[in-house]
Amino acid sequence: MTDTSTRALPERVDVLVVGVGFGGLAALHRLRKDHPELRALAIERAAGAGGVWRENDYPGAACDVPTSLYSLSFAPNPNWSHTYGRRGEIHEYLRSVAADYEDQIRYNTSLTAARWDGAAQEWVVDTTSGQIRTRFLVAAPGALSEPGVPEVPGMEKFSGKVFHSAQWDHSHDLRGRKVAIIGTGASAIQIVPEIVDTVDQLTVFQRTPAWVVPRIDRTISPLERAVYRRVPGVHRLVRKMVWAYREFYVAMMARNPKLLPIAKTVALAQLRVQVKDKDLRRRLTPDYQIGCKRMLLTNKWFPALQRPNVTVTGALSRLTENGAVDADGREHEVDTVIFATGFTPTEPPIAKAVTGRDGRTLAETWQGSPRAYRGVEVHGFPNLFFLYGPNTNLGHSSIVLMLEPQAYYMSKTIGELKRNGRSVFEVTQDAQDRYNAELDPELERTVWNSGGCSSWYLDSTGRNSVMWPKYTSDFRRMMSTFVTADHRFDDAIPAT
Ligand code: N01
Repeated sequence: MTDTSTRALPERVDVLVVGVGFGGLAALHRLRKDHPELRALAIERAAGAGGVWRENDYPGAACDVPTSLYSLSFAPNPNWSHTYGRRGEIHEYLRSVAADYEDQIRYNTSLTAARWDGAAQEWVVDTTSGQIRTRFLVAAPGALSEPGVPEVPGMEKFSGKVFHSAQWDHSHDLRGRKVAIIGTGASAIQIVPEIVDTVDQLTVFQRTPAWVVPRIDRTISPLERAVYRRVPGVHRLVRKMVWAYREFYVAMMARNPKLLPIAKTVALAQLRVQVKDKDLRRRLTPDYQIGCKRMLLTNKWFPALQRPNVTVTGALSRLTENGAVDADGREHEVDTVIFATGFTPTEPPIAKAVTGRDGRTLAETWQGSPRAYRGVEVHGFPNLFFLYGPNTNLGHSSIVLMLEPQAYYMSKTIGELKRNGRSVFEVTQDAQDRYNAELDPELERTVWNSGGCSSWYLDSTGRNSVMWPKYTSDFRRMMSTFVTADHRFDDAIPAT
């Protein structure tokens, strides 16, 4: 298997996929299965496959979605080591899936610009490896692929090391260091317990406490794995059972905030049992509704925060030459600052690079508040499929369950065009507006919107442009159909 293909790009393909994580691989699979006659190619900015699971190799990185739901349906993995997968094995799994598509992937190739050529009815895509033309563009850049580092006053004065959790600097030895970790989200709660015994001092800058529930994880025994491999149907049955549990229990909580007290009771019980100091417990108790931000699964966070070399303090206000100052103005001596401050899903860089038929980029069209039709199509952008686009993220289950229907929909749409002798499609503004008008009230009644917190689900206008507010089965059903009346085709689409 080669991970660093540098073969030249062809001049033209039928479908160009951008990004080789779960989404890009799902797209390549569908295209090969349903449209073997089409020339499909994927470009990937990194030297290998894996998306977020390649990038996020911080200490302790693991998944908080059960492994039984964390593989592509066409490449089941009966060999997971635990009920929650470790980063390394998820990355390895994705690399093994990508190995089947190596001849269709060009690594070390970033999209720098893409514009719709109305006359030629194709996309002209500039990449770091040259230009390529394509009829269909499938953007699968991932929603959590761009690290978000806040602008902190004094950053330029700081003399120590600074990096983001998704760009871990393994050459920087943490032994004996005085480390500041900024943020208390899903990344931070995994990093802190892993590094606490290595570093000299650890200062945790907490702006908002997180709701934390126990992580019930266990090793999957060799015998169990052998059963999954050899007894037909067992693996599929377990996957269905876990899916049903996540679907009907957790999604019910997001859609019916009245059920959230059950989760809150569990979270508060864990906090009471694990944190005896009343003042610390008070500071670690959130004041917003549980579920409003992503609930965090760990048994190790609170014990790690109580180690003698750990200080939990307020938000970071500024950096000095040798320190980090908290919201109360107290300076903590540090030589390493790790930003576990999340990503920029509502402002994906690719949106600035893709220009539609009216000369505006996706970012200019969205103006900080991304909207799409079914998450994947955008008016003004013919023959574009945006995987993991607006309102397709989940709070309760596996993103793979959302990405595969999107890849299916892409393939089905291309099939519809083929069957009807058409080459270009575009969703109408009216259909896109209707779709979002139906989605918004659904979003309004979820805990993500009404729970009294701010989170990365809400864009700069306050709209929740990230989450899918219904069940995954609703999404799958919707993506199994193509509504002709919601689209315009070929000559009915203005050139500009
Ligand atoms: O990022 P986050 P993450 N000053 O955005 C704080 C997935 N994921 O990388 O809450 C000070 O959740 C911010 O504070 P606040 C998963 O979907 C999955 O941890 O905004 N602090 C928050 O505490 C997850 O949801 C896994 O007040 C600032 C933290 O930084 C998503 O990735 C593991 C700040 C950011 O939390 C992102 O998780 C890891 C500022 N200016 C990630 N800006 C698993 O599967 C932000 N913060 C286990």
